[in-house]
Amino acid sequence: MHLYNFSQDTICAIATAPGQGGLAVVRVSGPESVSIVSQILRSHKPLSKWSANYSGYGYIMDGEAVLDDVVVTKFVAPHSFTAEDTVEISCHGSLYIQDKLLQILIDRGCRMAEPGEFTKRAFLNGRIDLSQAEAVADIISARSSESLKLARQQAGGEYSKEFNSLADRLIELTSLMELELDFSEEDVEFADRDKLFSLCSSIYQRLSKLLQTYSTGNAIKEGVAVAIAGPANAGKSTLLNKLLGRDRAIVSDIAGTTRDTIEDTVVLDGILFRLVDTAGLRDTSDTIEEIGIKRTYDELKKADLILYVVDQSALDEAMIKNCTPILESIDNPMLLILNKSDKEREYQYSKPLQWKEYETMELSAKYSDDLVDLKSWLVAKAKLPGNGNDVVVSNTRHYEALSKAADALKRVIDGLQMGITADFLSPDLRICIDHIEEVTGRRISSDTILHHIFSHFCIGK
Ligand SMILES: Nc1nc2c(ncn2[C@@H]2O[C@H](COP(=O)(O)OP(=O)(O)O)[C@@H](O)[C@H]2O)c(=O)[nH]1
Ligand SMILES: [Mg+2]
Repeated sequence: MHLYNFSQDTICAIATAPGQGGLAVVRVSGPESVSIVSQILRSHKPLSKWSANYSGYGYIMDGEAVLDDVVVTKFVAPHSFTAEDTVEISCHGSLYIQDKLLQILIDRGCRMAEPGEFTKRAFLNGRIDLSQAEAVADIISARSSESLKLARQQAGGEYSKEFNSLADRLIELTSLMELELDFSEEDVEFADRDKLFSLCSSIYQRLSKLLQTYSTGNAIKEGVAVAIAGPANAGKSTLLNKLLGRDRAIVSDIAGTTRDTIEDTVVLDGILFRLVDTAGLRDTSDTIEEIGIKRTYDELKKADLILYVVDQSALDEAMIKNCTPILESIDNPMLLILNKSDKEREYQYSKPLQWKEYETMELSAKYSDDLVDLKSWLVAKAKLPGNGNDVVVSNTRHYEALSKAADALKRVIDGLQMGITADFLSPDLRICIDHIEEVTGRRISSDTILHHIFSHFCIGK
């Protein structure tokens, strides 16, 4: 529960990363921000006389003593991030100065901002919608050009426009249906059922398409999980190190060297990959290795992409027999890597390799310079189809809301097909609309949901 008066409070926080730095930025937002800062700022003229968007030099005073020389920027409502009067103070990044400045501001009447409160205000003041507010957090946490692209797409208007227009079409539909309801006594059918059906179907198809973008969208945002699995000594750790461009995992010819999963990230062609090197899959009596192998199976289930590595030079009937059930159990996109292509095959198996149905690639993890083909495979699998400007869902909350919307709309479509009357269909249409509107926040009034969303933000944003 918030006990303070949201719109009248003036809030402050450090907007830069915690810790000591060259500079730190303290943000102040709310109706009293100019008057509070002007009490402690000594500058060429009073802050209240500065024009909007003006940055100027000055001294922050701690009583009669100068605390720091700073650059202050003044924003005037509604032309600021929060749509309120805002002052940003750029000071030296000493921990003492940062703390002291906050303390002085609080003494003069500011309140410490909650995590995400600046962005929350931008939303509550109607400057951005909820999906745009969430995009702000995604922009801050972006670690690759592709994830930044997704976040920027969501921050721009196109993303919200898509969902608002879907909701608007459904609202129109519902009013047609409800009109039919109002006049049902008079036996008039206002909404042409075929037309309703085709409208609902086309919106349903659009929702399904958007839902399909989620797995790739989310993987790009969080990092595409790539599990490197296969028998012991196949060269998995060598491959991990080569892809990372540094020696992360221990490589040895002793089977069972990697007993736990090792994870690290690499950016290829603007996409962040989370590579997971796993314990080799083999029968073992070593308890720790056994736990490692259990983890390998878990990773195989979780991974977006799987690189299954075998040492082609050591492939024999027994190894093929061991690997086959594991390969068959894998559902996720997989590349079978025939490693150690530099080595002669030791065993000439009688039958042709029975793994014809798998995509395979022969390579030498140890001697290849750059693994160009493998990197291209990873990038191609992780890329989104389309021209890059299509709306992509990467936010789990949006995905869940849209799934529920699609379920409700499916019930409407089924109902229309079965000839069910409008009074039974319109509640599901309403449910569908509500869920779509959750995405952009047109229909979120609950403070709990908002609090949950913004509590994941960092302080000062
Ligand atoms: N000749 C050759 N040896 C390799 C290659 N890749 C890995 N090895 C060797 O195979 C052994 C096992 O490698 P490692 O990466 O630890 O395998 P893991 O158990 O699958 O992680 C090490 O001695 C590596 O140097 C390769 O492409 N060619
Ligand atoms: Mg290993």
